[in-house]
Amino acid sequence: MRFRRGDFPEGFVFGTATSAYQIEGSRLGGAGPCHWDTFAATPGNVVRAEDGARACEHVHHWPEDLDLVRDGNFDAYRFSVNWARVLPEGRGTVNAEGMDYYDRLVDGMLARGLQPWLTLYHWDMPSDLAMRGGWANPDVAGWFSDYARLVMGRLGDRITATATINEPWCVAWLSHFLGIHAPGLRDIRAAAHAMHHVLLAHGTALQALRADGHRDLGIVLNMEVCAPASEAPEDRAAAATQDAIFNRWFLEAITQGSYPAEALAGLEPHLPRGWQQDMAQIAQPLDWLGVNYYTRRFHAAAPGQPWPATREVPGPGPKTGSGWEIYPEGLEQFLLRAGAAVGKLPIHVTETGMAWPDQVVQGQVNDAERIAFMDSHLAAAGRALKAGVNLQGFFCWSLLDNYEWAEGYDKRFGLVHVDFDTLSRRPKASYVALADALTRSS
Ligand code: PNW
Repeated sequence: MRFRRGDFPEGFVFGTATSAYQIEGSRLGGAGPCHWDTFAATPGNVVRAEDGARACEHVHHWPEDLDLVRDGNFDAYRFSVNWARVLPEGRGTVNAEGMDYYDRLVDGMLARGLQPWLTLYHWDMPSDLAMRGGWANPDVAGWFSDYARLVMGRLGDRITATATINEPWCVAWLSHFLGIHAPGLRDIRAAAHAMHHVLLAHGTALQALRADGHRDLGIVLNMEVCAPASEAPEDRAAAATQDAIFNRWFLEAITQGSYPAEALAGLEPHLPRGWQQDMAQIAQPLDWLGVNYYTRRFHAAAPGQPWPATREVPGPGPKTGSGWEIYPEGLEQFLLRAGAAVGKLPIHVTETGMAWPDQVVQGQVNDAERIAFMDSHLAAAGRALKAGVNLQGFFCWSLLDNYEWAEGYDKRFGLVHVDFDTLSRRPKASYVALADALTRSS
């Protein structure tokens, strides 16, 4: 690849990322069930009704997986804790085996010279709490905050940076309005409540963690370019509405304590009563912001449909294996936009990557497309850095092929190929190319 570590400033953090439910094996090690286990079991929700019960069996393979992160010459490993693994009922009784496992995992990173980057919520809502309404229930802010304090009380002394929530848009909108992720609702009221409570949970936990003495606290937002399908005013308005729901809702809430008018136009009647009083709590000072970036989507007006009355139309560019348009310029745009919103605060690209139907041919996976993708997105990040954005890290999604949520195991995002029958790991060409590019010249 063209990229070299030396293209970026000394001290810039290069990492790779995973999440608990996608790799660990949700039924191993005494974890409680989470809403993905039940969502996946209902036919029609997930390709072939696959779930994360076994996944990559990372709970058994973690030493080998951390060796891969180290041998790839990465500085950092972004991982998440499964809420239901430490608290099988979401609150109350602690699963000591689960806590001990994360304790060893973090020590394993330190022993290999890797910075542990923790995400507290990457989508594994414990089933008992999901049955009480999950993100639609206002009590979720307290449940999440208690869980966050428990995990950080045990691990916090060794964590480099902590994110409260991964991708609140997915947690709230994709899951409660579009119905694509667990709990699979298509309900504007539940969606509006989740859109608010996920941010309230973030702010409440952040405040509690800071009071406990923890630092380097942030959140990870996914940002997606929302482009108009044409220059017609109604299509431009459709794109603006989607941008308000997808990007501005979260960024403006955490940085300004307000929601954008274009989204309130549809959501305000459905928000919990008294939501305005929570906005100060939501806009807690952050120590850093994570940006996940994958694609650009085009939106057109859909007259006669209920709000937001938009529909998606395909973009012109080349697509990944999940049909997402490859558009590296969007990463640069969002880093500039995030930089303008957070000022001097450090920003990290906490995920980017692509799915590809990788195949093992004569013992090798030649994923040239992924090498080109990483090159173009690293270059986009480099341009944002040159433009003055305080960008300090870049994490590739993902270390391993894993459970790609509603897409099951078909969509391979890994730098390392996983054979889901034998669970053997095989570094792809992209892993080798990155390891080479990240070598420290002494
Ligand atoms: C992100 N969408 O998820 C997540 O953080 C990862 O867990 C995931 O594996 C990765 O991106 C690749 O998909 C998303 O449908 C999943 O718009 C779906 C969507 C967006 C983000």
